[in-house]
Amino acid sequence: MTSLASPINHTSNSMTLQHPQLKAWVDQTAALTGAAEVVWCTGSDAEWNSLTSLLVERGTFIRLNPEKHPNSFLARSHESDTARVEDRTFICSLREVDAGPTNNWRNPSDMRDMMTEKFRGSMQGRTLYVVPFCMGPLDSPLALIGVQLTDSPYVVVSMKIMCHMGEKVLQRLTADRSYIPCLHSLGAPLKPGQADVAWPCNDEKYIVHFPEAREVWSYGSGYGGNALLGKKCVALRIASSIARDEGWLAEHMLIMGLESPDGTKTYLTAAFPSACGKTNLAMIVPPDQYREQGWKTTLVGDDIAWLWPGKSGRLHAINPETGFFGVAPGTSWQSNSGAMEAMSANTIFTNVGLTDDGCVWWEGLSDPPAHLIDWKGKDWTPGCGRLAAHPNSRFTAPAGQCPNIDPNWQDPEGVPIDAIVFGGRRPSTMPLIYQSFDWTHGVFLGATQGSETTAAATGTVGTVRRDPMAMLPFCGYNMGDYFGHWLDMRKQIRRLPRIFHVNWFRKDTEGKFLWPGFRENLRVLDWIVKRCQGRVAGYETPIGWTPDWKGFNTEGLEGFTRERFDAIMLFRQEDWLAELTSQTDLFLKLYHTMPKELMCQRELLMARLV
Ligand code: SAT
Ligand code: MN
Repeated sequence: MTSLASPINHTSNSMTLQHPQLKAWVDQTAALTGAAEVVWCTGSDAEWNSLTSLLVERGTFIRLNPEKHPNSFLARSHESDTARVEDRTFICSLREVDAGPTNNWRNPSDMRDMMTEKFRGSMQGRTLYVVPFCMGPLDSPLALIGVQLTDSPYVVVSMKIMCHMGEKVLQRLTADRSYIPCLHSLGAPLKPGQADVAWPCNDEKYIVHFPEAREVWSYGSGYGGNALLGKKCVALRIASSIARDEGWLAEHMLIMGLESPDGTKTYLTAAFPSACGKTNLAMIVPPDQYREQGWKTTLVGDDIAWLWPGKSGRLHAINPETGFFGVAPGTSWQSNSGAMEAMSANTIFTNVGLTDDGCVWWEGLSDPPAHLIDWKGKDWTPGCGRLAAHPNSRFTAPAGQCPNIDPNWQDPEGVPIDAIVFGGRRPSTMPLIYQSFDWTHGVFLGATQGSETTAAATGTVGTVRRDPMAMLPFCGYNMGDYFGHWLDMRKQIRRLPRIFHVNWFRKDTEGKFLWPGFRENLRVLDWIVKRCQGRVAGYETPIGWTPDWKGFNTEGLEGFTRERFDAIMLFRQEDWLAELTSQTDLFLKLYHTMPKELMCQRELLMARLV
C-alpha cells in the first residue's frame, strides 16, 4: 500500500491505493498540467452531493424541480461542444495499416510529443480528479479497469452514472492488475483571478487513442463520448483492440432478453447505424396482444456489448456500462416509456429546454409549453423558429432505474446470446427481416450493413452509407482485420448465434412506410426467437431465409394484408444487383485487408442473383 502523501495537496479520504504506478502517474500529470489540487474520487453519494452543488454554484448545473425531477440537473454546454468530433478522433497505432483506411491515423510518438505540450499547464487553477472506473460488472472476468484523470467535475458525476467508479474499483486494482490510463483535460486553464465560465472547453479538440499501449488522451471537449472516456474510447475503440488480441468481441450493440409465454428466455444483441431507433428497440414494450399472452422483454444494455465464448459453449454478453447516455429529442412516454422512467430521478440532462416550473422539455416530448428557456439559455416560445433542445441533447440516467432491466444485467458471466441482429434504414431493397445462411454469411451481412443517405426515389437504391457492424467510428484497428476476427470467432463457439438482418424502414411505391414499427417490431423478434428454437420454417431466397406468410404473426395487426407482407418481403433482382454494385466502394477501400471469405460471399451472392 502506498501512502498518498505528496507535495501536491491530495484529498484522498482513507482510500487504499495498492497500485504502485498509479500514484506516480497522477503526480506526473499533476505536475505537467499544473493542477491546483488533486482529488481522488470515491464515488460516494456525499461526493455526488458536493460536486453537483459545486456545479450549481459555478453555473454549469441548474437544479431541476426537486418534486418532478429529484436529484436531477440541467447542463448547457458551449455551442461548439455538443457532440462527438469524429474528424478530431485519432488512432495512433505504430503502423498506419493497423489503424486502417477508416480511421484517422497519426504516428504515436509525434502525437505524444504534441499532446504533451497541449496538456502542459492545461489544468492551472483547476482540480485534477482521479476517477478509477470499471467497465463491466465489478467481478466479471471480462471487466476492464481504467483510471480517468480529468479537470471536469461534470465528467466525474456523469461517470458515476455511466459505470462503476471510485473506491470499489480502487479496491480491486491490485498491484498485479493493469488499468487503462485515460487522460482528459478541458484545455481551459484559469489564471489567478480569472473568472470561470459555465462550460469550459477549448476550440481545438483531440480524442486520441494508443491501442498498443492501451491509453486514451482527450483534450478540449467536455461532452459525451469525447469526455466520458469509459464509453466509446475505452469500451469500444480500446476494448475492440484488446478483444482482437484476447479472442472476444467489443461491439456497438444493444443487448436484450425476450421471454416467450412458455417461459423460455432468448437473449439477442443488435447493431444499427445511428437514427434507426436502437434505444427504442432496446427498451421495447410488447404490443398488448403479446403482453396478454405473457411475452416479456428485458434490457441488459442499450449501446455496447462485450461478447465472449462462455463455458457453456455459447457466446455470452455483458454490458460494460451502468447508465444510458441517450438522445433526448423524440423520447416520450409514447415512444419509450422505459427511458422516461429511467430518467425520472438522479439524472443529468444536457442541452435540453428548461420550463418555467423547473422541468425539462424537448421536441417530441409533449405539446410544447407556452414559454421556456432553450438550450442556449434564451427565451423560447412555440413558433419562434428555433429548437428548444439541441438535436444531440442527452439524458444521462442510471440503467438500474429502467423498469424492465434484466435481473441478470450485472451477472459477471453475462447472458447467453442466441441471435445477433444487424440492420439499417433502407427505403428499398432490404426486406423487413431475413436470416443469414450461416455465420460467415452473417458476418457479410454485418460488414455491408448501412443506411441510405439520399431519400431514395421509391423503389430504387439511393446512396448507402456503409457502417459495418455500426462500428465505423468505433473500431480501434483495421476494419478488414476486424472482419477477419469476426470470422475467426466461429471456431471458438460451439453453439453459434443465428444472424439476422432487419429493416423497419422499407417504403411502398408512394413513399409510405410499409411497416408500423415501434412496438410491432416485437413480431419480428418473435420470428427470430422461433427460428433460433427451430420452431418455424423459413423460405429460402437468394439473399437468405425469410419468413413465409403463415410463419409470421400478423394477427391483430390492422391493415397488414398478405399483399403488404409480400411487398415488405419482396426480393427484386434489379435492386440486389444495384446493392452489389454499391458495396464496391467498401470492398475497394478495404481491399488490402478484406478477408477472402467475405469477397467470396459477395461472389456467391452474385452467383445466386444471376
Ligand atoms: O457522445 S457519445 O459518443 O457517447 C454518443 C454518440 O455520439 O454515439
Ligand atoms: Mn452508440
